[in-house]
Amino acid sequence: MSTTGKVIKCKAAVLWELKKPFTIEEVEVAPPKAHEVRIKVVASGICRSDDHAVSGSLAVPLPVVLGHEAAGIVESVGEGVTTVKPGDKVIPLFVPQCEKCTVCKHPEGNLCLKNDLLKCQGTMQDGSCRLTYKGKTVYSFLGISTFSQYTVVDENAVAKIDAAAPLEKVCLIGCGFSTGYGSAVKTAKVKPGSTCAVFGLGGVGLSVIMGCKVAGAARIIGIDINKDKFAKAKEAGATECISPQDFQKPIEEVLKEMSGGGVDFSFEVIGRLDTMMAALMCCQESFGVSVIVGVPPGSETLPVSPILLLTGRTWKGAVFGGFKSKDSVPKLVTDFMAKKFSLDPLITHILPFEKINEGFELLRSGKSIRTILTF
Ligand code: PAD
Ligand code: ZN
Ligand code: ZN
Repeated sequence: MSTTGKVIKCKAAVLWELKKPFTIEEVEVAPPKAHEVRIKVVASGICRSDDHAVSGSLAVPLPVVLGHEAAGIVESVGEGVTTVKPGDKVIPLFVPQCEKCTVCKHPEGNLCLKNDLLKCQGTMQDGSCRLTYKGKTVYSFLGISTFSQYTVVDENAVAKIDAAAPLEKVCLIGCGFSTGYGSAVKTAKVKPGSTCAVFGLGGVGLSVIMGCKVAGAARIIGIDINKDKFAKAKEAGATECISPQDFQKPIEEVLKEMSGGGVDFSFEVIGRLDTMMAALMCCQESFGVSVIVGVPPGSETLPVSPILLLTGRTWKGAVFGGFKSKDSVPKLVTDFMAKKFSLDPLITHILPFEKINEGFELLRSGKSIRTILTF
């Protein structure tokens, strides 16, 4: 029996309170309105940004259904939708691409003004919500809420992908992989023969390493306080790995010595202010480029000496690796299918969706890189 046009009742992981476990609830998912798409979620990765929302360092309205790194199949579409149809394999986009705003029209911009990342209002682009629990509003996360068997997204926040793509792997192209890889190849524009330093060897950091490798970096130095991450980092392409806890002097000094004066490119992929400073300071003072990838706690700021930049360093950052989402995601999936990169080093655990709390514990305890929840 077709579900088109009807409310779907299904399971979703609801976060009712900060710092509490998710509970699996039966929610109602409204049909898509005009220019919206309802998706059957097949797989969703757990990213640290989801955990930032659980901890409160990324402020979101509650109750909420989190999740933003997924792949699924279109169940039905609202009026006027032309770019996807029921049955298409798709990846929801936590940064939309409306094609109409000043950012979308700019050749380099990617943080479409329709995004909900900066305001975190927890709604669809029209300001309302499609998920309810016993009739009461459940907020959306970044417009896509993928920890649910079904979700509704705006048409500009979903990309059609290759029908042969394995959804339980390419879901990582929805956030972690693309963010890291793009930070290296697109935001930093890593050069062949260069030396790179990557702070934080989680799923996003490993993807930065893969990008540095593809760009031809000669040395890729991984930095993490958890040495259990070193083996995977080397599998991804790191040439050496170090822990700041093994040195008496500040890690930026260690990296300057290792690189003969400063690295060409550095990446902060943790989300801490102290490591953002260390990453900036370890890059060469005249031509080094440092990229912020980690999401810092919303309310905190850094005092920075302008001299660090006056000498010629470049300090930048990007969301989703600087990629224009709707244009780039299908191409990245095509590249994955052509074996231009592997997602296997990133996937350490696969769990049924109901075990979502176990998946978050694996992330918090440092035991996982990416856990993929299957629906
Ligand atoms: P993760 O938690 O899997 O990895 C972070 C790594 O940092 C872990 O291996 C930690 O051991 C390590 N670490 C923690 N503290 C330190 C320290 N003081 N010194 C050195 N290493 C340390 O996270 P992830 O890879 O999923 O995400 C990394 C960050 O990127 C996180 O802040 C997340 O919110 C952010 C992110 N940003 C975007 C974006 O669009 N910019 C997208 C996705 C994720
Ligand atoms: Zn993410
Ligand atoms: Zn736009």
